[in-house]
Amino acid sequence: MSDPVVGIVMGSDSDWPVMQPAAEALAEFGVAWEAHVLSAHRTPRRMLDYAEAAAGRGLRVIVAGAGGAAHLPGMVAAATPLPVIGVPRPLDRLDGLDSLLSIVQMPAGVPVATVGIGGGRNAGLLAVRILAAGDAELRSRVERFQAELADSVVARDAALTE
Ligand code: RP5
Repeated sequence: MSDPVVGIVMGSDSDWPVMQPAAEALAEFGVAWEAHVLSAHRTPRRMLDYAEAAAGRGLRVIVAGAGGAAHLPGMVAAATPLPVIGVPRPLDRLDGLDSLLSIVQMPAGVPVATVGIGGGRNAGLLAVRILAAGDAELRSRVERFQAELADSVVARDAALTE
């Protein structure tokens, strides 16, 4: 197994069902990943240590998910030069709108590329595209994936009138 290039981090292990689709998307493209629980509120030093060391350890993209007062993606982005993709987790109260707003509205200078509420799969796919920008082989896999996605829509369309 090669060294991970994408770090998947989350505020709690209870976030894993939302984050696991990111890991699955990365695995589909053969991108090595690691996953860790880091909480901006419960383990702030561990979060900073991870974010500060990430680039030096060879990570290229971080996918960060949290719910409620979801400060993890923004705080990680503040402490690393790597691109950070934020995943708002829907919780029972407020349906994830609080998570979304906590992640998306970053101050100028500290970007977080925020996907939709519960958008773990898209976060994984976006990480693949970021890596593919500098990797022709991976880019052709993304193009193949896009063609298959289009074909599946056309096939379902045809099935409607069969
Ligand atoms: C957030 O609080 C976590 O990211 C999680 O989404 C939420 C609830 O965490 P647990 O109470 O389930 O550990 O910080």
